[in-house]
Amino acid sequence: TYHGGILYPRPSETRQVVSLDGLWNFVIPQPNRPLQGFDEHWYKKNLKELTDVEVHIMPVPSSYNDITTNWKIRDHVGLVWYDRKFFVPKSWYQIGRVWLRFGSVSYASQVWINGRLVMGHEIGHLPFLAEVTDFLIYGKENLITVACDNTLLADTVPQGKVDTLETGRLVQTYNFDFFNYAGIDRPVTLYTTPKNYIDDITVATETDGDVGFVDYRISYISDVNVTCRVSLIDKKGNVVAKSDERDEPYGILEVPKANFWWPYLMDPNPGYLYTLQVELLSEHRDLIDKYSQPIGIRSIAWTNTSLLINNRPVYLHGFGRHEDSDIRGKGLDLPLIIRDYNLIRWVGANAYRTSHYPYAEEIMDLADEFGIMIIDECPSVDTEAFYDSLLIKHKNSLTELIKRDKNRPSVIIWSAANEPRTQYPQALGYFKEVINHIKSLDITRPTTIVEAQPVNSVYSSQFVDIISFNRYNGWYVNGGNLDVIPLSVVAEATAWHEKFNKPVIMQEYGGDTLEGLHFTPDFIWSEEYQVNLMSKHFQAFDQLRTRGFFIGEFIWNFADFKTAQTFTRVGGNKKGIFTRSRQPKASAHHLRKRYWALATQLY
Ligand code: BDP
Repeated sequence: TYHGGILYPRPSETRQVVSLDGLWNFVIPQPNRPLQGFDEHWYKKNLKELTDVEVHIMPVPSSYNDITTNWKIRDHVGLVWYDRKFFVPKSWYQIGRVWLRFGSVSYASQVWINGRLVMGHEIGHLPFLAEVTDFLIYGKENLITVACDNTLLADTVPQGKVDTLETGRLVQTYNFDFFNYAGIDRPVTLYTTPKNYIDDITVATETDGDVGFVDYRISYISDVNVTCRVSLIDKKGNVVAKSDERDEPYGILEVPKANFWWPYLMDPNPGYLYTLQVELLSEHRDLIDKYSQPIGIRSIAWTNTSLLINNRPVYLHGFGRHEDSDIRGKGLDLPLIIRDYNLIRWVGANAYRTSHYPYAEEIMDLADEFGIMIIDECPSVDTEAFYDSLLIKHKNSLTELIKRDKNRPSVIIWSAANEPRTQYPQALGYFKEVINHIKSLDITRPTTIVEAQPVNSVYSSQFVDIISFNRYNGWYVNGGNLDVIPLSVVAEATAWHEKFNKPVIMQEYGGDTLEGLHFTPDFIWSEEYQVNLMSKHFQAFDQLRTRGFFIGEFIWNFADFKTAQTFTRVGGNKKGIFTRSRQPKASAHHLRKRYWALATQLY
């Protein structure tokens, strides 16, 4: 296992980055030979040369499921193979180190270069890397092979189950509803660092009046004596603070009259980012390595009734989302993510939760930049049984998530899980340890667990800082009876606060809606029904806001998304306020009125 930092690959005076995205070869083993390829050493030859299996062309990054016309690929359970050839410049020979980094491969993977195993990784939606300096042939063509397995079991994060049909075919089942997309779904990069290099950067910020403080810690690998010069640079390129003459790898920068990082709509200039420029210098002050990390200066604090950014209480209004779209599944797609942020800002949302797994770093970068507050969720969803082996992986997923996102100003809450079965007594020891683990890695942000069990039966929420609950009033509960909503929501949110004496967020509410379906009076699944279901919740939220402990409302979901095939889903989950192609339903216009009105009223 790899214990170093996971800094995003950025070019600099001392670093080069080459993308391995593009069209890869893709092969699925024959149905009766689920592990085909290992014994045959497929990683030692180009998949294109295989004759006993079909070789597909597969775009990277993308989920592989919806690219072909073959349902067997869409619904495949188990191993698949990817490979491609690539060149490594001759100039990289003895340049220092070369690294290979995957933004994510879902779910588990092994990676070979030129037939030699480089690394393995388990758990989707998280980056991993390895040094590959000695695996490459410089100035020549190289081969990279990835074996990827999407199987979810009792001890994977998230959990799932594999059954065998009468025909012998394997089927994957899981408790969560979103489609189990798989493959190399985020960018693949090759990049260089010098031999002695900056390995990781950890930043925490504070504010006092209009002064900002940046507490930094640099970890580096070096076999010679080095110092770390750290400079903080504003948007205009001015150095506003720098490390003292000792240039130690840790310290506190003081920024008078700082431009704080503010959430969207709370300030005319939200999401202000500085650049923390880190330089590794030799004893003779020669530049060895350089890395520039965007950072935002802001403080987070919380009490038993509120969450404060830069000492101002915030009210979170947004949604749960998914990485999901037509054809590419969970594959990173720049036009899509920019469209999404345009819609997020159009609708006046200031926050969302990365339900139900970490989102791509490129997506998170935009949240930092636009001032969108993020509840950052690890990939644990719908856990129904708690094993020690699962706990280890669940904690690993948090270690990797926090290592990846610790420096992001947008991340304001860590979410340890969505809707685990916390009514079981085993949840007590389990979540105590999960939350302690988060606290051991980051004490600057509050924690939450998104609960679906009734308030009096959970064995988990006593450990968290902020209470989160999901409830589908007017849908799974009292479907067709919208009039009950205000009472139920007010009563439940109040009960959560009274029981745990902590701030409360409603993380999910909503109802499926087929765009274009109209009924008056409203009727379940119609656009009118979704709009009225929302209005009833808004009534509840407005009452709750006067009580002082209610700090957020998140509609489920930002957009329609694909699910597993089942008779309750018509082409997927339709609780989006936007369609899957990112056009507004009536509900989006309705939500927009509320969110903008809230913003005007609050800030
Ligand atoms: C909630 C889950 C969410 C689902 C939603 C639904 O947290 O992932 O999509 O139900 O069924 O319980 O729409």
